Amino acid sequence: MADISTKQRTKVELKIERPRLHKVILVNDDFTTREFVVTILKAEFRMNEDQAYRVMMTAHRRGACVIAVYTKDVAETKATRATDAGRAKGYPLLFTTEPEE
Ligand code: TYC
Repeated sequence: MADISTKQRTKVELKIERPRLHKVILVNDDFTTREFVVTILKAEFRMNEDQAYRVMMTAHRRGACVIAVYTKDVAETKATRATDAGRAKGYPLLFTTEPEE
């Protein structure tokens, strides 16, 4: 007689997903000086003068500009530090974060 095994086998699949990246967004306002925005972008986001100026002008013209993507923790820390640096000088400069689609 054929020996039919009825043993149940459970297949375990390990699905490893990459952590979602988060965007840091620079928001325009009417009070922060252009020069200060450029200084912050260079200091906190390691941009050179030219990159920082272009990003600042994009936010100035369009209202906001995505400036970089990082893991959630890094994005939030950088956005908070950059926003706080503006606040310390009395500027309403704002950096926000949101998950990438
Ligand atoms: N709009 C500001 C000005 O004309 C400059 C500025 C640019 C401020 C970008 C914030 O995210 C910003 N002085």
